[in-house]
Amino acid sequence: MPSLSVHVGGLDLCNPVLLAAGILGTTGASLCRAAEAGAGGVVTKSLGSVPRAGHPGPTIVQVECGLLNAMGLPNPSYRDFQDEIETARKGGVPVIASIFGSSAEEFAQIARGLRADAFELNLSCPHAEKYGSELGRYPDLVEAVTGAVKAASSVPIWVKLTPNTADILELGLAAQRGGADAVVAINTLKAMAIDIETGYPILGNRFGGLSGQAIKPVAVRSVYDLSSRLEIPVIGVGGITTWEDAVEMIMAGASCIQVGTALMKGYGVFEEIISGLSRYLERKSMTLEDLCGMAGRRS
Ligand code: RRO
Repeated sequence: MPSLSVHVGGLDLCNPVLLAAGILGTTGASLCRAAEAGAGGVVTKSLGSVPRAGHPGPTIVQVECGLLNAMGLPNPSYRDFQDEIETARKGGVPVIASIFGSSAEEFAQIARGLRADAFELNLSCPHAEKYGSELGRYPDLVEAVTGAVKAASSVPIWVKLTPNTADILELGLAAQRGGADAVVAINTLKAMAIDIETGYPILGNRFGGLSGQAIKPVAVRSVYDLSSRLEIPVIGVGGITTWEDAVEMIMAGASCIQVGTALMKGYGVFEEIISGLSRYLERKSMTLEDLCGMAGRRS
């Protein structure tokens, strides 16, 4: 069987299929379960400096080919999450803490106070005032936040980018200038659903972020654009549901991938993607390295 182990963004991973932020990342037990189901690494739900209840409900609605959410960054604060990270570590794979703040200093404060194997900076949540893409759509702020966390911490720093911008490459280049070890593309697409009987927007927050199969082509294009120009690795996320999706994302230039919304099918999705990817590499007599960025080498 071909080796699936890979070194990405400062971490050694036993395979390139990770649990994405936000899905099943609210407890150490669920993170550990994802690791036991085969994930090569797990990312927590985003953590801030103070507890947040999140947006009023409904916070999630199923739409065509995906999910629309406006959870609103609910979390107990990083101060109350260290024990969950220690539990997650029992899964034996790297635990990446997703963190958010409203300023470079707030991000840095969390990075100084929390122990994890890496940090993923959430500069891309599309529906939280003062957070996420409200900072992350400005290249100078992306660079400043990345630089501040890099200076505050000794573990790898990944930066999760927003697709809600005219030019995601500008944001990736800014993260690279700030010293990021990898970029993660993409977070959810800003979107909305309306109940036609009442005329009300369905989500309590009115609009939210679209994830799932509907956004995969946007993610593939974003990863392709970023990996063509960046020197740091690109981690692909957005609508990956099958092993074929994983192959496509790696061909676009992703060094590893994350799975989120597809977990609605259950934890078995990790094993399905990993075994399908492995069989594909064997059939094609290729390595992961051969596959990575293949589409960019075809002219
Ligand atoms: O919590 C959320 O509402 C949320 C976050 Br932090 C994010 O990064 N992306 C998203 O779609 N929802």
